[in-house]
Amino acid sequence: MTTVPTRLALTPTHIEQRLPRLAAWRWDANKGCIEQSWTFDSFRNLMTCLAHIADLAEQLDHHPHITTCYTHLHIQLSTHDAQGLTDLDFQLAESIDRLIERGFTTT
Ligand code: H2B
Repeated sequence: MTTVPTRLALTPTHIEQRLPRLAAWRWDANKGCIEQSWTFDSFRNLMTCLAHIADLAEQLDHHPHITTCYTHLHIQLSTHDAQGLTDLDFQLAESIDRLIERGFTTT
């Protein structure tokens, strides 16, 4: 069995196959990223969630582009080293989905 390096850029076909496993992430082919937005029930909870996302990012050594404004969180994921999307982006997106589903109230 061969192993695929996790920082190998995925093809559009592989990206399309993996997208349905994520909760409402969008693929922007022009920007070469997947992205998702949430509105939290409070600023404090958003900040607590961000600390957990930082832990997930450090565990994977993979770091999201994060934008926040009050209770709004926007995350873009891409792999700079591969100049595209890799398995790591999907792993991190799935971990973020699980974290938010289990522990936070968002709309
Ligand atoms: N994060 C993201 N999003 N893309 C990368 O290519 C990347 C990263 N590379 N975090 C990592 C760090 C690399 O610079 C270190 C040396 O492993």
